[in-house]
Amino acid sequence: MKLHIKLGLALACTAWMASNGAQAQSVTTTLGSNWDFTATGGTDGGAFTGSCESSPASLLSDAQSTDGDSDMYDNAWGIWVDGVPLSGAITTSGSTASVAAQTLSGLSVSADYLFSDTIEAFRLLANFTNPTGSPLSVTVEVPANFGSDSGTALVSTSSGDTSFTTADNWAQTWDGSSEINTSVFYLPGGALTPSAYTETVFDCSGTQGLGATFPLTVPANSTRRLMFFAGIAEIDGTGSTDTANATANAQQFNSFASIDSSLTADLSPTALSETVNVSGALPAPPTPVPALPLSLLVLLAGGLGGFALRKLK
Ligand SMILES: [Ca+2]
Ligand SMILES: [Ca+2]
Ligand SMILES: [Ca+2]
Repeated sequence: MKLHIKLGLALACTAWMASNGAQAQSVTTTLGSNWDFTATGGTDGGAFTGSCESSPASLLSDAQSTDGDSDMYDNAWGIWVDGVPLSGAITTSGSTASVAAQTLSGLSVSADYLFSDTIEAFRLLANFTNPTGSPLSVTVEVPANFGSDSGTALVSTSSGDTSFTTADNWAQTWDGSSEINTSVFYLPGGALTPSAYTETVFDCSGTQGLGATFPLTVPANSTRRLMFFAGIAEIDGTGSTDTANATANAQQFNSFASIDSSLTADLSPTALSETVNVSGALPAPPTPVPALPLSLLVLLAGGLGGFALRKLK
């Protein structure tokens, strides 16, 4: 979208926030990327229809790459459940942001964002807890509208071509100048993969973006999670125009084990096992020295004592 229109929108947004006393919330990483959140990222349609407006939806409003591109998104990476966006309170702390739990279609839904201090990327963990005694099935939609607007074109997908199908777990797009987005919707081996992708999302300076739909069932009294990753610019923080480098850096999203550990090391085995669109294992903890049973220790002590006594004779 043309710069003056975007500036106008930004000024209008700033004026609206000032008049409403709303506080912009953001995370700035050690590497220097910046990530902005909004609690009013809703649309007058759905996740993939209508236009952005200031209705409730808690999500990323924008992001700025380490080298200063401040228009990576126009509202992105929110969670829609049966057509209703998650709109809980946003809390930021250090390199994390979280959206408080809210009941949607009977599920307690929340979201946790973790921003890497070593690469230009984040992990989004969407949590769905079923407090009832029966399974609950919902449709989850996850849209990302890109700042690359009408210039958006596919650079690469995980299969190596420029055709984005549900066989691809990630795709990379850019506008031919600077705004490169890497969007990861699942990891190979995950039990649940998207039923559909779309390259058309809600209109926010254009409908260009990527979105995924998941048919999610949460068993009775259980939690299931969906995990996403997204990178901006060249991911490694070196710039925002070298798509070959960006594509090389996106290869880490081909498996859980190869993803930068800044985005995976904090996960608990329980959380990982509850995540249905990812397959992976955490690094094994150090092997403890096996403890000998007390009875064996007594026997050993007795044997050594007898041996010593015989020696003394
Ligand atoms: Ca933007
Ligand atoms: Ca846009
Ligand atoms: Ca492909």
